[in-house]
Amino acid sequence: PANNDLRLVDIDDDGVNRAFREDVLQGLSEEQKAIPARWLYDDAGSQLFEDITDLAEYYPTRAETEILRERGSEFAEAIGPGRAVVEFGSGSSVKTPLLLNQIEPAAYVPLDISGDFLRAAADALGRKFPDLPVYPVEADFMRRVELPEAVADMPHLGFFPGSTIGNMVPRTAVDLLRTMRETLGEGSMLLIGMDLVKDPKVLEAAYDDGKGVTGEFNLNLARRINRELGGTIPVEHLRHEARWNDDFARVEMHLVAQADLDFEVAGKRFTMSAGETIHTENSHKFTRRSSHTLLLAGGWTPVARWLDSAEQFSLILAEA
Ligand code: AVJ
Repeated sequence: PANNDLRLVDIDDDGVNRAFREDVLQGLSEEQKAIPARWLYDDAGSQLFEDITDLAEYYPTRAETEILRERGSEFAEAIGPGRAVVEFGSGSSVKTPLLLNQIEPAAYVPLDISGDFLRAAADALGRKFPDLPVYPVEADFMRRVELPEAVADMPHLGFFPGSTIGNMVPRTAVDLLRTMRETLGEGSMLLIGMDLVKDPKVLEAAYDDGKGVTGEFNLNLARRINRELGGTIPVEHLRHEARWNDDFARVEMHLVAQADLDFEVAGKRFTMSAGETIHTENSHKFTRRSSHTLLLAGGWTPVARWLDSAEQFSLILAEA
């Protein structure tokens, strides 16, 4: 902020902490308490998410990887060689090489807001594909990104796996798709993972596993608030819950108060009645039509769609 008084208040804080505190204080003040899901991913949370992807109940990672493994020649055919692959969020260890191996890309451009993740991903990719030019860009992909000069004249393929788009409410998802279109430009393509609507029991199990790893992932947010924002949330009186919201076609994660609670965060007092919740994540699920409608609203025309053998997950190719 330009205002000096505000800067004095924030004098010991780095930008992340300030934004975290604002989101938490605002979110805990709402009628339905809610904290943006991006704060789930500190170091502990990112590690717990990695553990989630290995769980028997958590099918999305395996299903999407199966599609990338089995249908590569069809991607190659539909996408063609010579594109600069622009990945939104730096490459996960397994999925990106599977794609790059198939389509003869001209360059790889990982985008990530975290410089550390970005460098690690770029190094790993560089070792696997020594002849592929890699141009990492440290940027918030929710905003339009200026791509490196070296790839400006190549045709682009955006890659957005993991059904991360499902963590956004439709308004935000459409904004992001339109921003991606601006970043990638006319004539570009987008390969995007979108998880499918299915039996709510399967969905709820995927987000509330038997080993309690997803519960730990969710509760870690409360622990992070206590650690980083001087909170006194009694974490032992919160319980993880995954619920299917059929009206909005999404799995919601909540932290449910097991008793009347009274706690402080950053010097402010909050109360919860027994049964009241903090909403911590949405994971929207799609049908063929709802995924196409979302893409079209974001300025992308779907041209191909692939499912895994159990028909749990979709990868959609669209063009600008
Ligand atoms: C990585 C955000 C796509 O929504 O499935 C997994 C996160 N949350 N289990 C998802 C998550 C709980 C995951 N995304």
